[in-house]
Parts: sequence; structure tokens; C-alpha cells
Amino acid sequence: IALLAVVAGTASAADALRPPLLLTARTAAQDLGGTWTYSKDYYRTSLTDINGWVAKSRMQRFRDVDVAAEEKKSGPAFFEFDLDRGPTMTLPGAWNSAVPELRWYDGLIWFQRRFDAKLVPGQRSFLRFEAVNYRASVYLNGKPIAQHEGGFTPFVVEVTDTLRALGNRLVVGVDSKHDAQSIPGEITDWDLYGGITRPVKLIRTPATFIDDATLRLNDAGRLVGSAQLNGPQSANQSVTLRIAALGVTLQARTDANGEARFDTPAPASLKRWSPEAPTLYDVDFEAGADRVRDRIGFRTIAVRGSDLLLNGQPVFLKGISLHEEEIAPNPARRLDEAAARRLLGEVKHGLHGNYVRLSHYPHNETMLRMADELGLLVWSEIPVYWTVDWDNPAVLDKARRMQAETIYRDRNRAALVLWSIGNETPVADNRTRFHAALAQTVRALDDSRLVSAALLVERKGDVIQLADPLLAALDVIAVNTYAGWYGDDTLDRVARLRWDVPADKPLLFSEFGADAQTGFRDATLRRKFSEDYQADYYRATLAMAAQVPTLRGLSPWVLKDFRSPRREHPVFQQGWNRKGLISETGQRKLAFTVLANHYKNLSSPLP
Ligand code: GCB
Repeated sequence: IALLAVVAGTASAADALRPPLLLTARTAAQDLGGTWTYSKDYYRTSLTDINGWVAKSRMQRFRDVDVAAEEKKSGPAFFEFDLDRGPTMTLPGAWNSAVPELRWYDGLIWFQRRFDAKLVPGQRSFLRFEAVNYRASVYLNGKPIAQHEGGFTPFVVEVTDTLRALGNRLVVGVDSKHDAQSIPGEITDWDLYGGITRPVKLIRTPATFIDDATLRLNDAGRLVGSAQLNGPQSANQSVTLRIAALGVTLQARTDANGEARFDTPAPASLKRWSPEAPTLYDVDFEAGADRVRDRIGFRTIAVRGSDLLLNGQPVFLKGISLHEEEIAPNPARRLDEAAARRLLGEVKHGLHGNYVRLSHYPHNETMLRMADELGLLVWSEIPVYWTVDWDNPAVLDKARRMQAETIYRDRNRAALVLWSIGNETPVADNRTRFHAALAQTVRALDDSRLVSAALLVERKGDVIQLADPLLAALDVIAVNTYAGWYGDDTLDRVARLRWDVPADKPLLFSEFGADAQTGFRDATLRRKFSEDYQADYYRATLAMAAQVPTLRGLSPWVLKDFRSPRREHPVFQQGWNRKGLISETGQRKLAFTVLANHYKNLSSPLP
């Protein structure tokens, strides 16, 4: 039913997809990062049993039992696990990078964290997981409290009635295995990175609290937003919105569903957010005993013909693509603030960029906030990558839920302007239907941003064409093009390729790139995998790009070399996709300077 309603695009359909709890803007929380213990469970014995042979309780890692104490007693009880005495791992972070033995482990691992909590009568407590890759089964003090699928979006669970003051036992079963119905599917071009890869927090709130609060600038120059209360007294309550720096104070009452709406002309003193001046304001929401603060920028984004308009002015997106992988010899997908600042700083200050494509999945919340702060426009993507099970309605529902979790999480980020509903999915009727339905979901949930997807192109001799029926469902066309790397084209030919694309929509080159091994210089022969070839490839592709009249942005592949099990050339790759403009440890290759100079000299009509 939810599925049909969303296709119809009704407001109630959007409500049906609203994640039940978000608590996005809350900073005051108990961080459960740090030392956890773990136990491998390759055959999933904690969750399954064969013929009833195994007394499951012996192996159920999630049980709230003091195994050492039990073992001291006499009697028949015995156990084949003990998380209290298990090996340790520092979380968040992917297990593949943490322990050599787990480098290629792809399956179920149980993690445990013991903690004390402050219990305040009348208040409520929630656990918020920013990301668990890929499936999570969560138990608190032996009780199952949550299941979640999807490695890149947050989920929240109330634990008010399960939490105790001392010695809580939080156990999370993390299954990294992907299959024909997962999103993404089994094969990608990035690392496995199983684990609890983003922060886990314990959040305390009043009985009735602000679950979600949003504010943005609309095309009519008004500030519009809402606050959603959650709790027994959420209807007909007064909610106050305050932007102290602008002298704005608004009040609204919640409706029967606990939602208050705001709509007011933007004050004349409001400074719009842009990459050149990324102004952010503290926005306070208050309701009863609760208050939340978010830092929000205000801008508009629109399309007019083939132009992209930021704050009403044409903008050219000078960007690059990147994975959620920190600059480090052995990255663990641990994107803390320092790691995010370093990566995005390379784009902003090194490349003179104003844009990032955060591929191929929703990145850590820290990345989005850093983009807001530094002034980088953002493309956000859900991992509908290459191929998923297009015909399965449950998979479409999954994609919609991931999309909803991302939209509600990030919709206060001014930096975010483009929602991508997929990457390089081969044209076919079932796939186009799937994407078109997803595009409709995005618009029902957030009609203030643009919808795109990274598409595949076709070649007819020296002409590149786009024959994708999905174009009709997109605001912005984006294509991945690798002529000169994959295939036999010479770089002379690349520079001569012509583009036959619709004239009435902006076009982005969402990807182009070539591998280069840092330090492999080949000034004479200029062979593939050399820094010289990669630099030449960038020159040729940028020359080709300059001939495309509707081109409005670039996000070449990719900022940094990243781990990929697909890339096993023993000399040049060694398990890394080498299309980075910097190496995994941050060394710049020749092509970095080619792109940086290009962006520096590009006259871009910016606001
Ligand atoms: C692509 C994919 C990207 C790959 C890249 C490559 O088109 O979108 O995920 O990593 O090509 O290096 O081949």
C-alpha cells in the first residue's frame, strides 16, 4: 500500500516513508565509540540451528549472561562464546582494516559494548546508529531491539524500557554479506568494509521531544520549515523557531500529528549560502522542555534550460568524485571530522573546486556538515549501482527507504543540491521503471533539490549519444565517460569526440578517469598507468568537454586511490583502484595540477 501511495505522490505517502525517529541535529549524547569486543560467527550459529542439534543458547552471542560466573558454578551449563572475554576492536571502523585475520571476512560478526547510563525518571533514551554495513541485529541486555538493512543510513531505536543504570550489554550482529536482493548487489568496485563504520550514540530526551526539524529558503524568498514532535503531548503544542543572528523568532502550534509548520519572508539581512561565502546560521527549535540547534545555510537551486542556477545565478560545478575512505595507508572508512576536513580541503583549496560527488552511497553525516562549512556543493547518491533486482518490489521498497533515510537526515544541508538515484545501470524497461518510481519518491519527499543519475553512454563512431528513456525523469543529465582509458581510443581521438545530447537540460560529466601509479613517470612512451598518461588523459578529456555546449559541471573519477578487490594488477594496482588524483597516502599526481589549473582558470559565472 505504501508503495502505491508513493507512486501517486501524495503527502501522506511521504509521511509513510518518514523514518520513525531521526534525532539528527542532537549533539549532546553519550558516544559509544571506543573499545568493543567481538566474536566471529561465520555459520551464523547465533541465529540459526540445524535440526535442533545445537543447543542454541550455548552459542547465542546476544544473551545477557555472565559466562565466566556461570562457568564457576557446577552443573551441566556450558557455553561456546563469551563476548566479555572476546578480542577487542576500536569502533567505529571497518573490521577488514582492523585485524589482518579479518581482511577478507565477509559474513556475520557480533560486537559488544558494556556501558553505564544515566536514567532520569520521565525521560526517554534512544540508541542512534549512523551506519552499520550491511545488516544489523541489535540486542540490548539480551532483548532484540532492532533490525536494519542498508550500510549507509542511520537508524534509531528507543531503549527507555530496556536500559539499566549499570552494566548495559549492547550486542550488535553485523552481517556484511550482500546478495541478489541487497543494495548494492554482490559486486561493486569498492572494498567490503563490514562493520559498525559510523558512530553509535545514546541520546536522552524529554518525554515529548523534537524528533525532526527543518528549515530552508524557497524560490519565493521565504523561509519554510517544520518541526515534528514525538511523545504523549505532541498535539497542539507551541514550537518556537529562533535565528538569533537574523533577529527571527517564530511560533507555531503543532497539528494533530505533532507537526508545526513555519513560513515567513526571509529577512533582508539574510546572507545566502554559496561556495564563495558559505554562511551558516544557528537555528534553534524549542518545544516544551526540549530544544535542538542546527547550523543551516540558505540558498536556492534550480534548472533553467541547460543552466544550473544557484541563488538565481548560473553556476558551473567544478568538482570531483570521492568515496568514503580516509587518506591513510590502511583506511577503515573512519571519517571523523579531521579526515573529512582533509579530504574536502583537497577539493576546496587544492583543486579550487566548488563541488563534490559523494559516490556511490550516502556518506557520513560529518562529510555533509563539512561541505556546508567549507562551501562545496554536494551530489548525494544511493547505492543502486550497476544492477539490483529490478523486478522485485521488496528491493524497490528498500531503495525508497534508504532514500527516505538519507533525505530526512540531510535535508538541512545547504551544500546538498543533487539527489542521484543510481549509477551506471544498464538500460532496460524494468530498470527504467524502477528508477522512475524512485525519482517520484525523491520528489514526493523533497521537491527543493534536483534529481539526477549517472548514466551510461553509447558510441557511434566519433559521436557519443544518450539513448536512455530515464532522461525524462531527471532534472540534470549526468554521464560517466571513459574513452581513452577503457577501450582503444587514442587521446587525439578523445579530444575530437562529439556529443549529441538533449539541448534542454544541464549535462554533467559525473565520471571520467584513468589509473596512474604514483611515481611511475614515463615521459617518453606515456603508457597507461603512468602519471604522464593520466595527465594527458585529463588534458584530452577536458578539451573534449570544452566542446559540449550544455556541459555544466565535472566530477572526474576520483580524488583518491581507493581499495577495490576488482583491481589486482600486481605492479600498478595491488588491490587499489588507482584513478585517484592523489595516492592513498595523499601524494598528488601530475593530473592533480592539470585539473587544479583548469578549475582555477575556468571563468565561472558565480553569484
Ligand atoms: C565507473 C564506476 C566506478 C568505478 C569506475 C572505474 O564507471 O561508476 O564505481 O570505480 O568506473 O574505475 O572503472
